[in-house]
Amino acid sequence: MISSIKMGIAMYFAVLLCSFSVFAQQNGTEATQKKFQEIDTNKDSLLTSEEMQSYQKKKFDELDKSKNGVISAEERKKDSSNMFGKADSNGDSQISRKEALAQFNDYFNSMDTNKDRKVSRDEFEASWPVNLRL
Ligand SMILES: [Ca+2]
Ligand SMILES: [Ca+2]
Ligand SMILES: [Ca+2]
Repeated sequence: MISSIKMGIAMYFAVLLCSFSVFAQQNGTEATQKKFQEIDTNKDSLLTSEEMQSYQKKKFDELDKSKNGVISAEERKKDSSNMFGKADSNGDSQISRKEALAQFNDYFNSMDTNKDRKVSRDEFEASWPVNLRL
């Protein structure tokens, strides 16, 4: 009797957990698609290196609230894309414009898995947030 109640509770939580993770996944995809559209300024469903780079610049300015040309460790916490995740090459916990630029090719290439110099929707979805693959 007691064990069947326990089983029931366990089942309930298992189902709950499953529905939560499905929900989270759908949400993630939707957010990723929105991001793709935001970056794809000419709306041809492909991201060129230029489009990605101008997005990176925009993102840099957005994060650099103090406008000193450097993203501080504090400012970086606001970056949900993790676009500057591994850009800190000198290890001072801040991202300079130069460091961001130096990292650009790395992360563009890591997203462009078929190496046609364009990031398709599928490629984008597979590798956003970007630093996961770097
Ligand atoms: Ca485009
Ligand atoms: Ca740095
Ligand atoms: Ca590609």
